[in-house]
Amino acid sequence: MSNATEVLVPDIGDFADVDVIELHVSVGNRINIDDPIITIESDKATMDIPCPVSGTVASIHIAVEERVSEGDLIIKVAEDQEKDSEKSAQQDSDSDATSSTPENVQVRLPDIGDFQNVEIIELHVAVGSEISVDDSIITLESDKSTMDVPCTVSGQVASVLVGVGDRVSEGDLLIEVATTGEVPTPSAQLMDEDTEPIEVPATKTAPKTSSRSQSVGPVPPPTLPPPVERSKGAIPHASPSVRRFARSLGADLSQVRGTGPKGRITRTDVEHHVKNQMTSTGIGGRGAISGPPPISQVDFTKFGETKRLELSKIKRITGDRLHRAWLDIPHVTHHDEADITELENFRQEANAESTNSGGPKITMLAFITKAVVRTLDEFPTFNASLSADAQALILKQYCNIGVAVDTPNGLVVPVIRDVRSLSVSDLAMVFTETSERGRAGKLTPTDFEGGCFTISSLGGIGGRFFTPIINPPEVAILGVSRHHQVLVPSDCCDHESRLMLPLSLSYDHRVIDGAEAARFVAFLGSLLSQPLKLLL
Ligand code: CAO
Repeated sequence: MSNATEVLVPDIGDFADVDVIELHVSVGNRINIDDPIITIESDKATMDIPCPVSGTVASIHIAVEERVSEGDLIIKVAEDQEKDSEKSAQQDSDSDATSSTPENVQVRLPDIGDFQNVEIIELHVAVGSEISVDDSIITLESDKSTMDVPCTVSGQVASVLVGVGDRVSEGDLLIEVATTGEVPTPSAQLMDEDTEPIEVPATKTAPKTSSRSQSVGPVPPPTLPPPVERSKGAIPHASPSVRRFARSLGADLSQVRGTGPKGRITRTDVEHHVKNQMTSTGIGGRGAISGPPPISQVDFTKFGETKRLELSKIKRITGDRLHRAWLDIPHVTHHDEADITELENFRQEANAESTNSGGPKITMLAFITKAVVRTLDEFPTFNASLSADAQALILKQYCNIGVAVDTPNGLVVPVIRDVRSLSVSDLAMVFTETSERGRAGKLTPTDFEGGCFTISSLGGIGGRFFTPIINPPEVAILGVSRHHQVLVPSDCCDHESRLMLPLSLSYDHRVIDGAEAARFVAFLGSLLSQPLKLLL
């Protein structure tokens, strides 16, 4: 590799200080003459800046949201003339030997089971690289596993249509491979009457599941992008490369909702649009479901100065998951209070004894968990998940409890396994250890697996009642708020003070009826009010 060529912003007319709104390259990417490097946007127009040379991107000198003017350095490209000429000589000789002309084969995401919108965490190919059957193209990460997606053809990568951080579903176009006609899965390429390739997944090969890591968070939901309203007749706002992409898919940009800055239509918007079109018209598709009504984007800078704070990865993953749960599960929250006067007295005594002898702090949460486990055993439909076809309940014979932990990076819900076998002091110890690991960011993916029911305690912080969101595929979650004293009529004196614990049970109304929920919470409350019952 030689000659790092500096690529500068060319003469862009009268414009100076123009916003960079898209960056199309990464260091290490192959780039060809005329490939777009960046998209810039002025008040009047959006334009792609094409690359004047071919080679490998050696360095990038600007970022999205920066402003550029003519002459600014954009990227440096290591021109790879020798290698290119060797490669083309090799290709020539290959082509002579086989007498076949290279053709571009589209490689799409195969069937990956129940997952949709799965995040790409690694990209293993670049334009120009050689690829063989079974070589890994990308690594995907769901809540259950990471998986490598293998290539189904051999050849040279002609284009890469996805990037790290993109979310993909079955059928999404990943790469195009220039093959020499040797496509090992011919059934994957159908021909129409004009012998044009019809776009179908090149393979149905199942992805390889790797045991090397599992994700902390859930599979994020297929949320619809918040659209920007366009006045009637207004020209859709999109960069030339996005326009080209939309044209190649036959998408009508005037029908696409733009989620980029100032309502600009991004490539992802076009993909979402096409996907929605396909699923809304197909038999057995989601019919007319088009998601919630759009929320217009607001340019807050009109009202004053703003600062942008990126969400942590945990917040983004958890946010997606909560959003999906909120939209997909018909939630009802049942509120009640339990008289924990005796339990709290007992807890304080037990705690004093334990801590004096060097034992763990005996927390209210440990007692609540013990009581919840007894209650789940009494009401097994709360320790269950809906079957995939939503026609049956999968009743779990084990009992693992998730506990919501507030960490500096956001909410996490580690799962404590086989809670039935743990005593109150074991639970207290495990909660302390787990929440400490959570706050230190040391929980591993397996710490989040296998939950049956979740408890979210805001008792140490404050509040009276709240509406926790169910943690799917679970069917219920218990919210615990801060206990408080109430005066109640008494036999011995006028009134006596009792300590009341607010309980909020959110449940999936497809699985649990209101009466069952009321019985569940009443039973739990009776255990907490008469802690000796916990021994039975
Ligand atoms: N009412 C009043 N006080 C309570 C209480 C309750 N229900 N529960 C606990 N407390 C008090 C304890 O007595 C303790 O006080 P001292 O420090 O004086 O002893 C203090 O609160 C801390 O309690 P704890 O050490 O027992 O911790 P915890 O069991 O309350 O909480 C944990 C552990 C991990 C649940 C908590 O740290 C946490 O992260 N909670 C937030 C969960 C959350 O964010 N949920 C929201 C999800 S929905 O968005």
